[in-house]
Order: sequence, then C-alpha cells, then structure tokens
Amino acid sequence: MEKESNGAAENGMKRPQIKFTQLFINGSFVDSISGKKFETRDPRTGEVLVSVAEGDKADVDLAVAAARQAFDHGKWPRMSGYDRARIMMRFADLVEEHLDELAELECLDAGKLLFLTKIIDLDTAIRTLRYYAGAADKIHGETLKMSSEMHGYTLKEPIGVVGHIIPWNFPTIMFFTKVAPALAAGCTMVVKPAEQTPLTALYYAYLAHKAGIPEGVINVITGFGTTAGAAIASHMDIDMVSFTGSTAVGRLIMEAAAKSNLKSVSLELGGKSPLIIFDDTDVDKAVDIARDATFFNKGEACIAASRIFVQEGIYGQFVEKLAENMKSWVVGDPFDPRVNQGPQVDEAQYQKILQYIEHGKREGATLLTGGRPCGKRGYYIEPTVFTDVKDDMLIAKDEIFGPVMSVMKFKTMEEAIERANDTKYGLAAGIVTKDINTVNRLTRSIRAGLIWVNCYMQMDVDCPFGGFKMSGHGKDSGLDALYKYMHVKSVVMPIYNSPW
Ligand code: TXE
Repeated sequence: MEKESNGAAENGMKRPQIKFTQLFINGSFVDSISGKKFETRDPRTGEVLVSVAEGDKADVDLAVAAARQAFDHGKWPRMSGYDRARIMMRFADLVEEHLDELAELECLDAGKLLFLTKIIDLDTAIRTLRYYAGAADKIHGETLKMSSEMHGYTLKEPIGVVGHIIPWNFPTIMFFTKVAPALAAGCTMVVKPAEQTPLTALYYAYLAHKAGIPEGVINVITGFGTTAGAAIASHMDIDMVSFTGSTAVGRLIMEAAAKSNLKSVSLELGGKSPLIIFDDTDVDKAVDIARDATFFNKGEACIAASRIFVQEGIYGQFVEKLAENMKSWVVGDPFDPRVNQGPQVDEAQYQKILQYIEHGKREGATLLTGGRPCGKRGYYIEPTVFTDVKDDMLIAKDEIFGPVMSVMKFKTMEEAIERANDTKYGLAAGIVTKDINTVNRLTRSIRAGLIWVNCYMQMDVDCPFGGFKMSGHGKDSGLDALYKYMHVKSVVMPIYNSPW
C-alpha cells in the first residue's frame, strides 16, 4: 500500500466555494428559528469547512407545513405527469451543468474520490432524475372486472408528504434515489441530509427551485438526527418516512412512526455482505473483485463485501495474491486522481473503525495488510485485511463500515450457503464461479436483496435496491421505488344504471 496522503493533501488543498449554508423552506433559504449553527469538517484535515444552519423540531414543523400546503393545495401533485417530467428533466440538466462544482463540494464534505464522484455519484444523480422523469407520465392503475354487476379501476396516487432521512456515505446518490421517484409520483417532501455532509443537498434544493419545482415541494433541513431527524419520524403530518442509515436508528424510526400517525416506513439499513469465491475461478480476477467490493468508497458502503469466503483449494493462493495486489493501493487526498482511498468521513467513524481493527487483532485473526491509521492528519486508515477470520469474531459479525476485509476459508457449497446466511443482515451478496449450477443454487439460497455473479457493486438506476432481514424493507431505485411513494385507490361502480 502506498501512502500519498498528506504531502499531496497539503500542496493541492482544493476548496470549492460553499454557497449555501441555510435551511431551504418553502422556496427560500432561511436561518434556523433558534439561530443555531453546526460545523461541517474537511475529512482530509479535520478542520472546519463552514457552519451550517442547525434545524430542529420548530424548523421541521415549518418545512412540513410548507410541504403539506404544496401537497394539499399546490400544483405539483395535480400537474400532468408530462409537465412534472419536463421540470425534472430541467433539474437534471442543471445538475449536469454544475457537475464539476458539485463533485468537488461532495468530495470536500465526504472525503470521496473526485474522479469517481463525477462518473458515478453525479452521473447516477442525473440519470436517476431522467429515469423517473421518464416514468412520471406512465403511471396508471388497473381495470377490475369484479362481479357481473360491478366493475372498477385502481388509481395510483402520490402518498403525500414524505420525510427523507439520508446518510453521509453517498450524499448525492441518496438524495436523488429518494427525491426523484417521490417527485415523479407527485409527492412533496422534507429532506434531512446527514450532519456530516449537509452541503450538496442545499445546492440541489437551489437547482430544483431554479428548474421550476414549485415552492414547498422540496424542503431541506440540515441538522442532527436526534432533533431534526426524530421530529420528522414522529411528525403527525408526514405520510411516509424513507430512511437510509444504521439498523439501530431504523428501529427508532419505526417506533416513532408507530407511536405517532402510523406513517409508512421504508428502511435501507446496514449489511455484512458475503462474497463467496469458488475454487474453479481465476484467482487474479477474484482478488480484484474482492478488493473493490470491500474498499470502494473507503469501505463506507452498506453493500460492501466485508466477509470474503474463499474455497480451500485456492485459499493460500488468493491470500498471497491479495497481499501483493494491495501494495499498489494508494491512500491519500481524494482530489488526487492517483489515489484509491480517501479519508473516512469523520472522527467518530474513524475511531469506530480503528476500534474494530484492534478487536480483530485481539481476537486472533491474522493481520495480512494495514491495521493502522495513516497520514499526519485527517481521518485516513490503511486498507486492512484480516485472514483466518472465524465466524464468531466481532469483525465477522458487525458492520464496520470502513476499509477492513475479513477473509475466511470454506470447504463445500452447503457450508458456504449456511455461513453466508448466518447474519442478521440480508442486503447484498456476491458469487464468483464458472459453474452455472453453483450460481443457480446460491442465488436461490442466499437471503439478500441483491446478488452479484462474477462482479460486485454493479448498479443501475432501474435495479431495485434494498435488503431482507435487519437490512430493512422497501426498495430504492427501479419502478418499485416509484410505487412505494404511491397509494393504490380502488374505485367501484355498477356496470348498468342502478334502479334506484
Ligand atoms: O448513522 P445514523 P451514523 C451504519 C454504519 C455506520 C453506522 C453509524 O455502520 O458506521 O451506521 O453511522 C439520522 N431519528 N450506516 O451514526 O445515525 C442522521 O442524522 C431520526 C449504514 O451516521 O443511522 C443521518 O441523517 N434520524 C448506512 C441518518 O440518520 C436520525 C449509512 C443516518 O445516521 C436519528 C450510514 C434519529 N434518532 C450509516 N439518529 C447505510 N445503510 O448505507 C440519526 N438520524
């Protein structure tokens, strides 16, 4: 592993201008009612970037009132799908026009690699808007034959005011994955970005307004989970909460929904996804797949493959090649195109990951690479690979959410299936093999919402995304996500004029 980190970081300190730091409510940027602000930091240095308005319950109330008014009496839900689509297309064009600046802002706030943020995160944002714009005028129900005297039809209607609570690992993708289908459905919304990464969401609110999305349809409240987030989850005037984050907070959100107005809840939570590599595979390719599946986005991905099961026939070779491969992995300034891995998002995540690494060492796993913080400042961690990991070790059970890989050995397919499923999570899984029978058996036996075969992390806008078990329920992306923001209403009438 090479360390570019702080030499490059110190010389090339990029700082895009930060234009928006206030809450966005009812079409305007405003300070929080309390006047409070919080700091967001540059993960490369830990230094404060800027102070942002700290919204809490009172601001959420204002934002919900605006969204409620826009839903109950405004144009957006009543507009034709075609007109909504045209505005969403303009929104996508504006994001495209500002792509470079937005990507820089995202990297500055989240420590993500700049070149990947442009071609993955921003590209996904634009395509997500265009995909759901394309769906906005194709929403229709069904005709029901019913009995001989009655017939009917269903109407698909927007669910109402939606609260989107999103995390910090993919701030842009999460924003559009939640907002775009809800817009297409005709909903209005309040978005709460994560406190670690509030900046791009405010910029998107500005662009949405500029594109012609009416006042009150998108409101953005920056602030903390226990105040602003909790106020959204328990709000009596919000019809649905769509949440991505930790399993612990997902549970709190369901609880708050149950105790308030029984709002609908969609949860995309944590994971501990297995990648199963069979003997019959090309070991070099398997190493590449495993490396990217674990270390992409510095391991801050809910779908990261954090349990790598390798069949015993190639285990030794795999471990050897992986150690060799990791020597060219570069940690450093995410603005530098030669870098593979930037800093973790904040001090809390950085400390959490380092604690897990220490746990792994104490539990007796073999440290193959990494295992330490790196760089003179900022939240950089060496890409860490543990081998000879046992299923009952903490590093094999908990979601670490950092650049830490656990490699385990297995003998048979049956054993691999059982061990892969032996987790409370069920978000994603990967299989690497040349045998189609193995593929068919495993894709049907593994309990996870998304299974990759001979690849990993490949996604597209039309691919439903969401987990089983304690990884949550409800899908983001694809048409499933559009329908989750809609109610089905049934209308029934007599076929012939009734006699009375
Ligand atoms: O998550 P939180 P954190 C996992 C990952 C990570 C861990 C902790 O393992 O290390 O969670 O990260 C808002 N009511 N994931 O603490 O707290 C919060 O403000 C309402 C996996 O950052 O779940 C933020 O906007 N909202 C995950 C969002 O929830 C609350 C991505 C996520 O924060 C709230 C992120 C409350 N009581 C973390 N408390 C994934 N699935 O990709 C917090 N929030």
